[in-house]
Amino acid sequence: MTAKGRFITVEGTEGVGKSTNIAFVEQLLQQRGIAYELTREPGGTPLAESIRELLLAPRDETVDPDCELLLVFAARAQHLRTRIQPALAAGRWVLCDRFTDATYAYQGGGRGLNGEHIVALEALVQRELRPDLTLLLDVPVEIGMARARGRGALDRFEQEQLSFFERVRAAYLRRAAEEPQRFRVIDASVSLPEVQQQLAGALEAYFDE
Ligand code: Z5A
Repeated sequence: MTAKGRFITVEGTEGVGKSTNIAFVEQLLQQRGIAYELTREPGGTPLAESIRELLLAPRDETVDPDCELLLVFAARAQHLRTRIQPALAAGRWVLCDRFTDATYAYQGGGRGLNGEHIVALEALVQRELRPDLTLLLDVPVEIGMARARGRGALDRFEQEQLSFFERVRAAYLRRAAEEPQRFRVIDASVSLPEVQQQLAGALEAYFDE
């Protein structure tokens, strides 16, 4: 029987350097000869990517937080059933740029939605499935925002205020403190080589578990 693949997620607030560091994590997986799929949330399938566009587009209409929450989980259901679960079942690892911890952080922490509603949707959509390892890139919000603002047009989330991202960061750190077995918190405020040294240390230890 094929061993089930492992599910690794990468999280963090705006400008933490997720895209830059995910490319580095891919190199580590490749060096170990691990077969993996890289994907992201919201998104990862054609339908889920369409939902992502709906979620990120700036618009004049105020987006109801429950509408946002349900769209996030609608995309996740499609992504899980048609992409993540088949890959894991076939023995491939899945490296996912954001997952449900982002919902707890952005919709729970940032928007202030009731965490019990997120727990209920997580149970409905994911059943028992949870990430095996979560790399949380952590950076003070001012530093992250300064990095991200250098990139050009801002999406609907990036237009939020500093206080929103402070709540998002606090929610991520709370989750990491609650689940130290699953989370590795990486100090992403330091230089890129130093961030990657921490990532390599965390992942090499995890590969050998
Ligand atoms: N969202 C949600 O609300 N609920 C959910 O459940 C999920 C998502 C799953 C899209 O995510 C939005 O979806 C997200 C939350 C919401 N909104 N926000 N904000 P996304 O992941 O696509 O968006 P993102 O946060 O903008 O991710 P990103 O593109 O990966 O950006 P990044 O983390 O800022 O990474 P970067 O582009 O690699 O780095 C930013 C810049 O910093 C870049 O110029 C780098 O060269 C530089 N950088 C990186 N590291 C360093 C270091 N160490 N030193 C100096 N400079 C650095």
